[in-house]
Amino acid sequence: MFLHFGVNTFTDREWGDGHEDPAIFNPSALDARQWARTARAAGFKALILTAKHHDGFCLWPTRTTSHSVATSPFRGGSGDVVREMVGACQAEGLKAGLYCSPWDRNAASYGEARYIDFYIAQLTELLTNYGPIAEVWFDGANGEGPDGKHQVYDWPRFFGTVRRLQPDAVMFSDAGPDIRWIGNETGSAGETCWSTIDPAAIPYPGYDAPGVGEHLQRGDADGSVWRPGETDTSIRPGWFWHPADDARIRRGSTLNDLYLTSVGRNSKLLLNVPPNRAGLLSEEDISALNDFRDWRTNAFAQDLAAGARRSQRGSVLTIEMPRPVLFNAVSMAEEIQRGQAVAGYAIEAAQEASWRTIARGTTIGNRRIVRFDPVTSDRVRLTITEQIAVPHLSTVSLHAIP
Ligand code: FUL
Repeated sequence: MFLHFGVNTFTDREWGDGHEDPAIFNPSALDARQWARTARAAGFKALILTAKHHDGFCLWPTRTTSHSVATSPFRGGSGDVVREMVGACQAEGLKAGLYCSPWDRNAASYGEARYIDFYIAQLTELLTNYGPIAEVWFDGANGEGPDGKHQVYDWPRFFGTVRRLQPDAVMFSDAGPDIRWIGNETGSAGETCWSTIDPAAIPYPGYDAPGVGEHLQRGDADGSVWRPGETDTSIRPGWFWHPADDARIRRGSTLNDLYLTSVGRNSKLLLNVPPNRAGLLSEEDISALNDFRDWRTNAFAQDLAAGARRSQRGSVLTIEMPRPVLFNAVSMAEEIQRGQAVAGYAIEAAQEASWRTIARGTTIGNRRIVRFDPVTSDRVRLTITEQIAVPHLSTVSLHAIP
């Protein structure tokens, strides 16, 4: 779960300009345990908090600038949202991740070489004072600073700092180095989605050229680096909480479909659920998340082919069930620690005396969920029609998705 929270929450903006008065940051009932409890109950595994967004306001009492919680009324100026968030994750058994925007519209040094040291100092505080951080999220946005100044980022130094201080953390950006952006913010991984990519196609975060988004969506079967996709999108129209958006939350099938187009297409889902001005997740979002969890449980907790007889001959897996079942989806997974090998598959169901093709696709990877019109059958056949290496499937299960 992604949490966009900061001065924008109080100004009703998406991008603060850096001139916000820290006095406006005053969540009345902030409870990071509520974020973490909600996330865990809804099946999330980690929280990623915007420790600093483009406006430069720091949610932790940094020594690098006074533009932070330390000069705000929050907890009388002695608050630390990062510490509360990390503590809540530990208490609820979740991993903690941090977003710290390189683009900073407040820092006086932005646009000068010394800004790099300033940013490194911020990363260093975040990565040394809060225990293990599981993911560091780098935003490629590289806009103007005060007086329209432009900053050249030192990505090798940023990445190197994270590696040195938190060697187990994975780094996200459109150019990795560990996890890649999926190329859009609407929640859609490619129908074809490789975990490998050609690093030369996206040389640095924020790189923009025709076709980059599609490349990130699909990955590259011939790619030389392992850089699985992460689909970041918001449950609300914006990334930050806005009063007018309470009635415009993604819920029901709109939210459920997101699972199929992200997790179901070999990607991780990073769903943004922004805390409100109280410093809490809103009831509307919580109820949408709980419905989302119930739908996933109903859809996937049970494999309708659990007791079936499975036999494999070459690239064909046949599943024979004791009696016909009604299903509308197949979930498949490769043993991902051995890599990704499947480049084409076909699924058939026995109908009377013959086989009928019910789905065809390309990649599987860590998870592939295929949905189709409901079928009733007692025999299903999966054929790997194309592969780039020897495939090892760990799961093939049948489901009736509500
Ligand atoms: C973008 C930012 O500009 C948005 O405000 C948001 O943080 C999104 C996740 O990344 O680049």
